[in-house]
Amino acid sequence: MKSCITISLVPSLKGGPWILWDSLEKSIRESERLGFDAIELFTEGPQAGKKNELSNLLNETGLTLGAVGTGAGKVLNGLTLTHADQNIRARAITFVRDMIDFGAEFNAPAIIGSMQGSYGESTSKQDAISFLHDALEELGNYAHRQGVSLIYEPLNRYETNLFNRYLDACEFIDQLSTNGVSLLADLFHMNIEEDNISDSLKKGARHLGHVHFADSNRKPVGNGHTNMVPIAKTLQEIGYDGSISAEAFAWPDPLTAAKTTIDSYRKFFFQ
Ligand code: LER
Ligand code: MN
Repeated sequence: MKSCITISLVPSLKGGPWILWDSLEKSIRESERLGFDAIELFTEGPQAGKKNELSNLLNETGLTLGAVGTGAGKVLNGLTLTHADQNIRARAITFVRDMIDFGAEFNAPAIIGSMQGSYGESTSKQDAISFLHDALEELGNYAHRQGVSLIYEPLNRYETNLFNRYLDACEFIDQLSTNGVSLLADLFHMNIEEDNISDSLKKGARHLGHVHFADSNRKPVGNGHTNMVPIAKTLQEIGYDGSISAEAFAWPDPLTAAKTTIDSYRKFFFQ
C-alpha cells in the first residue's frame, strides 16, 4: 500500500476536504518530510505549478503522484458527465480526457467523483445512468490505452443520487465492457451509506482501485468515531496494494492534519 496525502492547489475552495493547501513545492516538501510515499492532487485543470515543477519535485523527493482529482470541472466550470445539455457533457468528457493525460504522464489515475453529476431537474435517472455508462466506457478505454486506470467514486446521498453505495457501483462497473475503470472507496462516504464498510469492501474487492481515508466526520482519521481496525484488517486481507489517500479536512490545521494522518497510517497499515 502507498501512503498518500491530498494537496489542493485551488485556494478558492479553501475549507474543502484536502489536507495540504500551500504551494506545490511547499506541500510536496512537507509530505516528503513527514514520510508520505505519494501525493494526490486537486487542481483547476491539467497542470500543477510552473512548467516541469511537478516532475522536478517528484524526481527530487522520490514521491509519486497517486492520483489526480477532476472535481474542478464541476465545481469551477459547471461541467458534468450526465448533464442534460449534450454540449456540456462533451466539454466534461474533454476536461476528464485532459486530466487523464495529465495524470498518465506520471503514471497516475484520474478520479471521477463530483464530475458524475446527478439526475433530476432536466435529466431523468435512466438518461443520466446511460450518459454515465457511455462516458465511463469511453474514458475507461482512453485511460487504459495510456496505461492507467480511471477511478469512479460513489459519493454519499448529499453529493449525488446516481451511485451512493459501493456494491451498487460494483454492479454498474460489471456491466461495462472496458476494463479501464476501477472504484474508489471513500471511507467518509461509506460511513454514511454502507451497512458494513468491511463487508462491502470484501464483496467488491475485485474493483477496488483507490481509497480515500477520512474519519466519520471527514476529519483526519483519529478525530471521529469510525472504527478503523476492521477496515484496515479487511484491506490487508483482500490484498489491497494501491494508494490509501487522506482526503479529509485540514483540521485543526494542515500540518497537524498531515501529522495525524501519517501517524494513523503507521498505526493501521505500516507497523
Ligand atoms: C467529494 O466528496 C469527494 O469525495 C471527492 O473525492 C470527489 O471529487
Ligand atoms: Mn473522495
